[in-house]
Amino acid sequence: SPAAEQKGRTDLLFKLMNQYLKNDVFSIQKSIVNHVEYTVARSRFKFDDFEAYQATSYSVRDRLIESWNDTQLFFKDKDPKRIYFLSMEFLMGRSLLNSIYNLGIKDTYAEALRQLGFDLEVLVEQERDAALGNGGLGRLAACFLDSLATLDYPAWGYGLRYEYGLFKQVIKDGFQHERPDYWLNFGNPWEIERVHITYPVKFYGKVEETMRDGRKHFEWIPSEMVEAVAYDNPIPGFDTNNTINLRLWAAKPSSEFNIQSYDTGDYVNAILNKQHAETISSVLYPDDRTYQGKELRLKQQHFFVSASLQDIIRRFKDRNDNINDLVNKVALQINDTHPTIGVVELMRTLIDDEGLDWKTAWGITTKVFTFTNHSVVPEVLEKWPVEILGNVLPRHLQIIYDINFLFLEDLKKKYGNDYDRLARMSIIEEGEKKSVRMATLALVTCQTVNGVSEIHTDLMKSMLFKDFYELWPHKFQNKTNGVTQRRWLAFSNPGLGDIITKWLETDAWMKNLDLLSDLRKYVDDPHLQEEWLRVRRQNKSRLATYIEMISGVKVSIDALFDVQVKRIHEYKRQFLNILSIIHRYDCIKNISPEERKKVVPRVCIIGGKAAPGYEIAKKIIKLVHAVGEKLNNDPDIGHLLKLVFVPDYNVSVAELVIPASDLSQHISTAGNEASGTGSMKFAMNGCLILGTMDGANIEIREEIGHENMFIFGARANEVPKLRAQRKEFQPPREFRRVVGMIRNGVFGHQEHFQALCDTVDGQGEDLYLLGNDFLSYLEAQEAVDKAFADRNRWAKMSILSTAGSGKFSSDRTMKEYAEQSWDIQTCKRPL
Ligand code: B1H
Repeated sequence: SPAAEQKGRTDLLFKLMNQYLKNDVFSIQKSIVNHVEYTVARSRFKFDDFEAYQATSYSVRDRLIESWNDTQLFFKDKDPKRIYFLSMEFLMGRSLLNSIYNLGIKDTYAEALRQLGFDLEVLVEQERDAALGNGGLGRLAACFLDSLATLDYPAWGYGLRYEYGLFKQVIKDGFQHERPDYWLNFGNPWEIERVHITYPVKFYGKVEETMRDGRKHFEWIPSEMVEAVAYDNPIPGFDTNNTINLRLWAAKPSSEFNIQSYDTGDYVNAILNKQHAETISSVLYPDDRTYQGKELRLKQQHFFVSASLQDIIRRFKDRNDNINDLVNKVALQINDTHPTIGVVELMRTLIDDEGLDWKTAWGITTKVFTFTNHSVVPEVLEKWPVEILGNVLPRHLQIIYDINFLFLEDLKKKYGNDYDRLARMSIIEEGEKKSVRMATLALVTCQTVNGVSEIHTDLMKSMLFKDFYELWPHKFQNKTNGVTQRRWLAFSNPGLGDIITKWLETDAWMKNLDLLSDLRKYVDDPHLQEEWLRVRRQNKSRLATYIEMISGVKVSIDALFDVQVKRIHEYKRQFLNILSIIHRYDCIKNISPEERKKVVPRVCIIGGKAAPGYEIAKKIIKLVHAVGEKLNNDPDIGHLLKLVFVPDYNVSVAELVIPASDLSQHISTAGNEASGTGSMKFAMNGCLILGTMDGANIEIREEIGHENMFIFGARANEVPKLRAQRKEFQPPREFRRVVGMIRNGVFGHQEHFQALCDTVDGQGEDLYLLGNDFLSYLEAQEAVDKAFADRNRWAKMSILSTAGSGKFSSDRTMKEYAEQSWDIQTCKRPL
């Protein structure tokens, strides 16, 4: 009978369902070899490292999918309030090692591969970075996902599946060239294409006003429609059964829309026109410095938030009938202003599609969204010209005007006719070209807004968004950034991780980083110091090999490894670093052989990408090469000073460099770096910090102790005054001398460097106060040398850096968001 047949099928499925993949060595080998044969389609008797990497990854992916499916089913059943993290960038890096570590099967995989004749460490290197982000903001999103999964929060990430990630940096003749990063070339085992999960996203067209049920109704008739297709990226938590999802959208031509255009006779062109749709998700914008106002960027923003919201509302409706309950089931986090158009899209959906009145829609929208700001200076805030926004998203512009009208009405009640204030606070910036201030829109519509370090939040309240802080003090919060100690300490520096576990007698620090503070008890123990320095030396030796491979420069691992790796920006002051290196060079050249013996040898390492259109930043890269060329080949200098540039700095290079650094520099002009997260990774790994009182440095100093850091330079509150006095300021002799050396061609290529030198010694220039901070920087550098010369003292400071970095785990950050902004609970899947 049909009933019996049905039951038979269910029984069978149940039996099959309980056949989870096994994680013993033989089962893993079996699944790897199966993938060699059936997925990669190679012979099981002959496959190379890359094919072995692929097959291994597919076998890990199978295990991820099991955990992912069960977690999603569990969430669906429990239906808790979920957090949706919307971000234009997720800088994930590599996945293989991270996945098997998090799933707790790393050692078994290593053994399984060893027996098959492969080295896990070698295979890991075959993977290309997923570089879907520019720098700190994108990497932060990736660390947050790792923490959300590990802490068992019911979370989703939503973003764009760029076909081209951040460009590859190629150096020719010391100049940066950009090459496309077509990272999907050989397939991507870490994603699952969901051909059935697609949503239409609308653009352009017009809005028609009609009457519906006695109420005005607006209907947006778009003239372009693009299909968003979901690609799921499983994110396994560490030491938990939860695996959450990062859903990235790819643009595909819409099959439904504009069918009639096929019938005009020009069939081929009709198809080619549709191909155009795919460009929306093709490339990541590589400029994290200026907002450029490109229409395609706005389309990217709307594309991914519109698809995400449709997906989120569909999921909500699966289990809920009353749209008003959205506020109890959904929290939407916007990572900087880039997804802010989503606020308007939700208003539009609730009013136009769901038929809610304005007040109800507004009540829901303003309760679900929360906003993180990542910038300190007003110039970088996103603004969309009304002309572009109104053309691409006509209905959205109407809604923005309505929001602004009601908002200004409220303001007038409070402030009367204080028109200056109203103009400052308006969502619309008047002027020759009207534009929409996206940060203002976010401030008006989001439940909370947070900065990413204490000083940044203070600056937000007192400068950037002062008017809004006066109006809504309760909306403002601080959430100091953090990084995941799994990727950035345990997995990338396993030697140091083992020492920590041994001395703490537990590896619980991997989920509770505060435990690191217990290392303080043993800081004077010579055994710990010895082990600590030994592992750090091994790491340095690995980096030295890499440096020789990329640059041909031989470096001594007895030297102090002094590192500055991050995006190249004037405010981050790589130029200041180079000037002090030149000063050091100049000093070594001019001292007696006796004095030379006392010099502490240094290897200076600089790395980072410049935005393709950022000319001054590109000249800084050229200068590093020019100076390196000179002093690396000066027989007078020998091993006392080396300077190397690490090309194509990315997540994987960071994983190699950070554990091997003795000193790292975070030297932005105070008041310019919102937080900085590199510093946290270095500190965790026992690298000492040379920095200014800016961003998270201030809090790191509080945790680690001022005696264990090298701090210099003007404080943020002094900077405005120093800038105002720039015209009268006479930079010190030492500063003029080193700038003069560049100008006079000591490092060749004079023609390239005049414009760069102009930025620091031209009339009224030096916006970032290199001249002001130079002497105090040199003093701090001397203090570094002194500390490094005393081996025990350095070991102690290094251990205390690690011991004091517990606060900077992204687990702490995520808990704060969960409790103070999102109001969500954990949802842990039982085994
Ligand atoms: C940060 C950006 C950013 N702040 C625009 N702002 C972008 C702005 O593509 N764009 O248009 C991309 C990125 N990135 C960084 O965020 C801050 O400079 C760091 O100080 C901070 O640590 C990081 C994470 O909060």
